[in-house]
Amino acid sequence: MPKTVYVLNGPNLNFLGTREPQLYGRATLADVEKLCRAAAKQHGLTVVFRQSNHEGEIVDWIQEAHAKKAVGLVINPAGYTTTSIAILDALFMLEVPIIEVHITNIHKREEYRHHSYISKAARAVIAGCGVQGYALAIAGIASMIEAKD
Ligand code: DHK
Repeated sequence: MPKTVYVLNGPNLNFLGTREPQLYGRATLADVEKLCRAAAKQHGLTVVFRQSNHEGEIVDWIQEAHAKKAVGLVINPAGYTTTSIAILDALFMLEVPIIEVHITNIHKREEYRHHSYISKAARAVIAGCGVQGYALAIAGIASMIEAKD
């Protein structure tokens, strides 16, 4: 059975493509999903790809990733990056590599975007590579798994 990586997206990312395109670009969330599936395929992985505007639902999906024995998790927590201890606590449960992705370079933006709770649980953080950051994250997860095997 192919190994599964969960790719979770936080609030407002359902509007990718039309939301502040000068910052987030023109690619839609459906484009990002395709990108992730293609990147995963190259590494013999499959992807569960989801987006939610609700913190608890994201927590549920992290718990699901744990229950389903996902081999890694990529998360763009979006607006929950700077607020969610609940998402952080759920991520702490996972014993597999986690990579945090931000489409924009959050450190170049407003001060209130700089601090991430999620980074405490992440093995790596990718910020500012646009949506390609998701493909880089999947490649990163693949190499972390290979290094462990
Ligand atoms: C996306 C968001 O929705 C913001 O809340 C973050 C992040 C940045 C991104 O760059 O992907 O501050």
